[in-house]
This record gives sequence, C-alpha cells and structure tokens, in this order.
Amino acid sequence: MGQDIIFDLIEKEKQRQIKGIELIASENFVSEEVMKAAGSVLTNKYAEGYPGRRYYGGCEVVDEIEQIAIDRAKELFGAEFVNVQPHSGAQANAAVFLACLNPGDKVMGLDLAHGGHLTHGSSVNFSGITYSPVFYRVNKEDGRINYEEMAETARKEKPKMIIVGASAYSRDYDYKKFREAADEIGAILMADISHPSGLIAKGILNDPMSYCDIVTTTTHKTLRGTRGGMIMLGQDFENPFGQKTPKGELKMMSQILDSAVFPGTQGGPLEHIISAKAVTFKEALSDEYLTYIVQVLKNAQALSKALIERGFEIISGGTDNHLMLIDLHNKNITGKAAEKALGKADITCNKNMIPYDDKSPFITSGIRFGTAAVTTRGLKEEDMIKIADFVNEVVADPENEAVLAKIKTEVNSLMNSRPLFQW
Ligand code: DSN
Repeated sequence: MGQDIIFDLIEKEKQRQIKGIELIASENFVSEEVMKAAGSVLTNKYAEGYPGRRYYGGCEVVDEIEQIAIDRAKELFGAEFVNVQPHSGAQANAAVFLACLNPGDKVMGLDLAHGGHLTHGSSVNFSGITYSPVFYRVNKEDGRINYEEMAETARKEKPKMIIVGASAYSRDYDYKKFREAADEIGAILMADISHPSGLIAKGILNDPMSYCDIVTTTTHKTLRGTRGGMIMLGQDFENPFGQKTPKGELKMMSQILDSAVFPGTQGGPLEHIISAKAVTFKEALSDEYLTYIVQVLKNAQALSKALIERGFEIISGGTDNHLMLIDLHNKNITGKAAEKALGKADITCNKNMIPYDDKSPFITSGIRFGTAAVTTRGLKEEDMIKIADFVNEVVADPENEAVLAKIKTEVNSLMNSRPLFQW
C-alpha cells in the first residue's frame, strides 16, 4: 500500500508555510517540542475528569502532565485557578457561558463588525442563539472603544455578563472602566484575551486578572503554542448563582467552571494537546520568549508605520499589540480582492470587516495583519518595511499577474533565508 495521500498533502502544506509570509494575526509556528508533544502517544488516552479524580484507569501519567500544565499556566498569568481542558477558545467561552448564564440571559460584548468575536454574542453562534446579546462599539472617528457608550448600554440593558476582548482590535483595554460598568449593574466581567495573551503574560499590555472575574484565552496565537483554549481566575470566588455542593456549601466559581467544561460542554480531554500546552507555557515563561514577544510588538509598530507612510489607513492610527486592521477604501480595493491578490504573491492574510463597514462580511472593506508568525520566522523591523512595499505593490495592481509573480519570487526568496521546521 502506498503512502496515504494525507501525508503528501501535509508536506504540501508544510512547503506553503515555509515559503510564504504569514500575516494572519491568529496564527503562529510552534516549536519542535510543542509539535512532538501534540503528536505523541498521549492521543491514545481517555481521561474524563480532572487530575486525581478521573472516570478511567491508567491516568497516573496524564494526571501529572495536566497538573504541570495547570501549574505553569498559573505562574505565567498569575492566576489562582486554571482549567486547561478546553479544546479551543470557542469551547472555553461556551463553558463560561454555561457556568454563568441561563438560556435567554443578556450578555454584552464588542460588536463582531467592530472587531469583536463570533463567540461574544454573534447571531450565528451559540452565544447569540442561546443567549440574548447586546453590543458596545468603537468610535467612528478614532476606532477606539467608546467606553461611555459601553457603560451606558450596560446601565440600560443590564446584561448578566460583560465581555472584554476582540479579534480585530489593535488597542489595549481600560479594564477598570469595564469593572466599574459591571459593578454598577452586578454583572460578571469576563475577558477573552486570546489574541494578546502573550503580550499580557509578559507585562507588555494591561493585566485583566485583577479586574475581570473570569479570563479565557487560546494558546496558539501570540502565546505561540498548540491550538487550544483555557479558562483562568485571577482569584477564585464564591459563585453568585447559589449552586451548592452536596454538603450544602456554596460552590466556588472554580468548581462551577470545571463542571461547565467537563461534563458540561466536553467529554474526554485531549491529553496530547494538554501536554503541548504545558510545553508552550514553559517556553512562554522563558527570557527567550520575552525577547520574542517584545519583537512582535516592535514589528507590528514598524509594519503599521511603514503602511501608513505608503498611504494605508490603519483603524485607530496604529497598534498597541501584534495586529492592525487596515481600511482599504482609499486604495479602491475590497478586502476580498486584496486577500486574493496577496495570496497569489504568497502573502497570507484575511479579509476583515472594519467598523461601520459598508460591505458584507464576505467582501469587506478591510484586511487584518498580525506579526506573531513572521516574528517567529526571525523577521525584524527592516523586513516589515519590505513587507509594506510588497503589500503596497500588490494592492496597487491586484490584477497584474506579472507584478504578483515578481512579488511572489521576492517573498519566497526572503522566507527561504529564514528557515522553519527542523523536524
Ligand atoms: N478566528 C480567530 C481569529 O482569526 O481571530 C479567532 O477565533
């Protein structure tokens, strides 16, 4: 029997990753160790439950692994409680919703069209289907969160939970303002830090832990780890919902969240992925990672500046984190067309709605860039200027196959000089 075509396709994808410029803000490249753990024999193990209290035998080793993952995540984020089992950020958020809300309860998040996330109340997602979403937005003038409108909407709508976090917002958050808005109406405050979690862990951005009741994140974006999610509490607290333990004591929020992950929303945890999370956290605790994440920010600011110098309009005028959202109106090209043309030149990014967009989510007026992945490839500020030039040339002449082919050659040559994948 010949080799399964799947392995040929994996090799093809590997070559695509090696030769292109990866600007998708939610992607990154993991280390050899993270990859080894994710592809290990731990995939064979069922371990429903938690370390020391499982529903299967033979869990002694995975118990140790999961506990190490929990302990490292606690150290990395200064959290008192961590659940490392969510398979993804969406799963982590679903568990928090289950823990804190009843079907139909109101929840307030940043509008998806203003940079928010699908799981923060979008009408096509469980969060908007099962619960009643209301939204806050960014200002049209400066692209920054309108904190006054957010507080006013909270006062008027009285959501049971407020969510801070986004997938296309390039500025830091004023968590204190969200805390005040939540306290005024007795709402739970949740932060989804999936995008900037690496910058937060290393103290480069404001820390949500002391302001937000519950914090969720993915592990594969700026954190540079395996795909996955987790839930954290800066400090555990008595749940405000009245659920009691069999002994009649009020359950702690950590207990409710654990139950909401398993058995609430998931079955067996992916112990191979949990082991890869543990490796990720060890790497993120290192000084090497600090150097990396500082460079991610420097690169984002260099790319944003170089794009602005070439006439691109960046929403909010720049970035505090690893990403930027570009309004393409003045370049007379849609997000969809720009994504396609850049793709032909081996520059991968995604079309993205911009705030107050006049186009549909399938067309869009914007594109989103992030620097987490290119920084892992070893690119520095001077390379960001080259990338801005490539993008500028492609966007100026998106139908010109000769131009696209020329840029593609230059992109491949730049990336061939930055090796990836030793395995
Ligand atoms: N889809 C991810 C992103 O690209 O931001 C978030 O889940």
